[in-house]
Amino acid sequence: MKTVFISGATSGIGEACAYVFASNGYQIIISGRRKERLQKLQQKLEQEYRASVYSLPFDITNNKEVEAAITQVPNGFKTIDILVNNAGLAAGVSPIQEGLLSDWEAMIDTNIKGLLYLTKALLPLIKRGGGGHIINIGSIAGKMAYPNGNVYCGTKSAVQAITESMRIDLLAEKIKVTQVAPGAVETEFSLVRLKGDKEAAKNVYAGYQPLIAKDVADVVYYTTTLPAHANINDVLLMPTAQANPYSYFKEN
Ligand code: NDP
Ligand code: 8X3
Repeated sequence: MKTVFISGATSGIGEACAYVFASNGYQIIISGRRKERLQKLQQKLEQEYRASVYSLPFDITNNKEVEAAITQVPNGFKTIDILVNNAGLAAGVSPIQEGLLSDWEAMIDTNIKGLLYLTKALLPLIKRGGGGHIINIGSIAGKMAYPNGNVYCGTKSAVQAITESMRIDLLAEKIKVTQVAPGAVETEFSLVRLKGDKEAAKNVYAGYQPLIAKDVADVVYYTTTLPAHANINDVLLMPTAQANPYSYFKEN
């Protein structure tokens, strides 16, 4: 049985990935900080898909926690076929001259350092010689910077660069590396970015149809279905109504 490790599975894209992989017969390690959400998700996946699931709560920004968590992975889950590096966040939408250091640090620590900590800790468990695959969730923000996106855009540009270089480094190990970079997806992303302001978060998606988490999860899963000799390096997945960070077609 194949095993997938998904970071940030307590919500949004990561949670949707857990459903898609479970429905395709994978056993799954789900992670995130919110333990109760992981437990609920585990129960649902076990009931709905009879999936074999292991919940691993930890904070990806703390390398000691990451390393300690990975040592707890039980024997039956210790060969990882697929790692989905999805955990991430945006904090704030301020121009650079008004940005908060604490927001910048949260984004850099999660989106860049957290992805690196987890990748480093898991690489010894990821399958070599064919079948191993790392999928990093980037963003349109990493390809095209936009006003007030500054540090978030920077972290996602870093994800893109790290993905490209990682792919070269892992060629000899026959580990595939893919970036999936979405545009606007309606998840808890804007609620987190806007510090719990539900109304403002809803407005981010007003007047057009954003992507839903399952759209992204289906593409992530598709990238894992190609034959051994073929790899999707990079996917830019946008809502039809959003051409780029500046151009939307809004109905009202
Ligand atoms: P959500 O806020 O719905 O989910 C984010 C996930 O990341 C949660 O499961 C959260 O878990 C986890 N996470 C955040 N911080 C940490 C941490 N310190 N340690 C462990 N896990 C953490 O947002 P999305 O699903 O939208 O975001 C998923 C990824 O997709 C992110 O990398 C985001 O940048 C990217 N993305 C999102 C887009 C969008 O428009 N929504 C578009 C392009 C990319 P918990 O809080 O329980 O720790
Ligand atoms: C999230 C998409 O456009 O809000 O990565 O930056 S965007």
